[in-house]
Amino acid sequence: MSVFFQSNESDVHIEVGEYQEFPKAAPDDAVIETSPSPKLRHLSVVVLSFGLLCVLQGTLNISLRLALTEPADGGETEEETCPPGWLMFGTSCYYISSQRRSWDGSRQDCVQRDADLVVIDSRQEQAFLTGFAMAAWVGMTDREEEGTWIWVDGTPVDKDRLQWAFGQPDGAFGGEDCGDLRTMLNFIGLNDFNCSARSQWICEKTLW
Ligand SMILES: [Ca+2]
Ligand SMILES: [Ca+2]
Repeated sequence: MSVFFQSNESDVHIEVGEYQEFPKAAPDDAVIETSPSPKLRHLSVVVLSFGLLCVLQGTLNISLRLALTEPADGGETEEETCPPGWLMFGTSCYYISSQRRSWDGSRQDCVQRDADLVVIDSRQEQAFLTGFAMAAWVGMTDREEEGTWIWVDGTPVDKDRLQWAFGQPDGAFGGEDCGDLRTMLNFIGLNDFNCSARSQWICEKTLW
C-alpha cells in the first residue's frame, strides 16, 4: 500500500515537470488521474462547480426576468389575462362564487375583489355566463323604482335585448328587487328574486 502510494507521488513530480515544459497533448487516463495534486483537483472542482452555479444562476435570472417583464413590456398586454380562478370573455374577467350569499353580501364580496356584480351588456355575454350555476346573482335591481331595472353601473337594463326566464320578472311574493341568472330545467334566463335569499353570484371586472 505504502509503496504504491510512494510511486504515485514520484509520478506526480515527473508529471508536474512535464507540464511546465510542454503544455502538450492530453496524457492517458492514468496520468490525468495522478497529475494535479489532490489540493489542486479539489480547487478546480470547486472552481468548476462555482462556475456552473454562476451560469445556472445567470440563466435563472434571465429567464425569471423574461417571465416577469414580458407581460409588462407592451403596455397594452400588461393585464391581458384574468387573475387565477377568473374566467375571461371579451375584455372582462368573471368570478363565479361557490358560496351563497344575499344580493348585498354578494356585491360586497365583488367590491372586495376589486370588481362588482356582473353587468350583462349583450346576449353573447349572457350566453357565456349561462350554465355555471343554477342561480347566480347579477348586478341588477329595481329597488329604487319597482319595475325599473338598472345595473350597478347605473345603466338601464335593456329588458328586450336580454333573455328573461319564462314569465319573469314577475315580482312574486310581494316584490323581488334583485336580479339573478338561472340555468335550470325549463327556467333559463334572468329572473327577479328576493334580495335576501342566499345564492351564488357572478363578479365582473374589465381587463383594462
Ligand atoms: Ca359586462
Ligand atoms: Ca321572479
